[in-house]
Amino acid sequence: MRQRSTFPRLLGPLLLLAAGLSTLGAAGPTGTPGAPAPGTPRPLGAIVPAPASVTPGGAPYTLTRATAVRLGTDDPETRGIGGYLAALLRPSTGYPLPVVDADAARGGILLRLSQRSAALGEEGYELRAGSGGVTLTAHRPAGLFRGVQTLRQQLPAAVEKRTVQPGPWRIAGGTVTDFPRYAYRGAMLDVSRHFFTVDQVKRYIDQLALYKVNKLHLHLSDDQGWRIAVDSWPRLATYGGSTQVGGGPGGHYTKDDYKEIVRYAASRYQEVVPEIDLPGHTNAALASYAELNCDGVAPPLYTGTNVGFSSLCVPKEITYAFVDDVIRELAALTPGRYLHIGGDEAHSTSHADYTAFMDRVQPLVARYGKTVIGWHQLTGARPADGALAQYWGLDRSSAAEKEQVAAAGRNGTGVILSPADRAYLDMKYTKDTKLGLAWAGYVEVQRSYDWDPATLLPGLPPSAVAGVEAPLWTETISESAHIDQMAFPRLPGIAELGWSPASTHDWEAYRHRLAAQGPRLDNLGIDFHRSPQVPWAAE
Ligand code: TNX
Repeated sequence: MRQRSTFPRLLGPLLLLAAGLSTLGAAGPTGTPGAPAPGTPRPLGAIVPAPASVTPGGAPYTLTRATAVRLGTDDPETRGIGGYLAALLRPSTGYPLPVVDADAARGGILLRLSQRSAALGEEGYELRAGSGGVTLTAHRPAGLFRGVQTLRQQLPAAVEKRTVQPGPWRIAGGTVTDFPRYAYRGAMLDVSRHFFTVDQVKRYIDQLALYKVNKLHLHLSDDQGWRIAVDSWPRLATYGGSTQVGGGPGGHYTKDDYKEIVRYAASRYQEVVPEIDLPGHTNAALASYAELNCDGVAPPLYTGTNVGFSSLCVPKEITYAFVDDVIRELAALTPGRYLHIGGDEAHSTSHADYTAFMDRVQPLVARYGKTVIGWHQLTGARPADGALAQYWGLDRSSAAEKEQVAAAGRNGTGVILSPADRAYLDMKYTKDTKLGLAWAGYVEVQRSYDWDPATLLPGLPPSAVAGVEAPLWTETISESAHIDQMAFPRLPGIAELGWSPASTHDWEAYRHRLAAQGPRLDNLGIDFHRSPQVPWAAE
């Protein structure tokens, strides 16, 4: 048996490569070459994102009709995670999978919190599988939830089906010890260019959960639509939210809708990061309230896809009363730490006005208890203490623009990396992709995955990298099926960059692990882009 000390740097990629290759077609003990033996469990660690440390060994665990989900703690969050796990597994296994106190049963799947596991951090976990059962140990409930996603991916893809399947339901023996590389691992959905219902957002949250994403950034306002109710400025939502790109009916979230999204995201251990894009990208607000315009005249609603033509009126005092009200109400609805104030493409705002605006608005975010996130143009003003800047430049962006962001990073501004020519999920894969835009170039799966957040920006200290985020802008995206096509399979790659240690980064190994996700995505009803760069598996 291969033994590994704690978190070795070099063995990881080797084992993962081996794991990836064996899913591809090494013969199982009794199988024909090219196909694993029936019932052979997926090699431990052959999942996305790659775990930090994998020690395969010992007999697999087989779920049976007698398997229980056992709780080693009376913490209610752990009980909720046990319920979530059982609900995931019941439809396809057909097993009852009762959720019980640890001492009410033996073996099965044990979820436990351990004070002694502080080294695993907020989201780390250990999974031990052997013939007698599976034990998931974490320091915090979020770690158990992430571990449940690992357990899920170790089971055959058929586990994702919603009707009873034959099994067998085996999990390879051994130990996974795992924790994230970065604390910020996000996905953004633009609900402004096209509106998406609460149920559509929940569907995306569930998809993100499978890949251990922990931030859901909602782009709630833009020129084409204002999507969140604000009691003190009601026309923002009722009028400003009444259309979208192409002229459809648009829509907005009531405060209860938004709270439901926040609650659902929290149940998947995702923090909602709401964005109100300021001072540009504000036509919907300017159309709703004439007094917000410098000339006092409200423009018409906008249903096109141009950017950079709108700006709040920086010299007018009412602008700050407006922003104060919006930030106060949104902060009160948001339990998360962050409030994103946009700040991109303010092409209709002078540099002096932009800086003056950000100097006044960032303290409002702090006043209501939140930390500022802004698109990286914020680094051209004076980012507040503790602010994060979200970089969306390209390889071909100027050295000066990159240096501005790197310098902010050296001065203490954290950076979220969303390079548009790699992490933008709205970019076409190739010239033949029907949906999406191409201003940042075509982004196939390898390009999207094959970069290192620690070295992308020259001169940015690796310690300034807060994490990564994959934004999905929706000028051309109006249905869940479109989200599926554009996010999959690129989103899992960005999620892996955020989670997995750099030592596991390897395109060859990754594309095989990703290939094994194909049947799982199929079974989840996700019609993903069948990239020719990935040797998609049939299971
Ligand atoms: C740039 S990225 C934008 C968005 C567009 C997107 C389309 C950023 C901060 N601004 O307004 O929707 O490109 O890809």
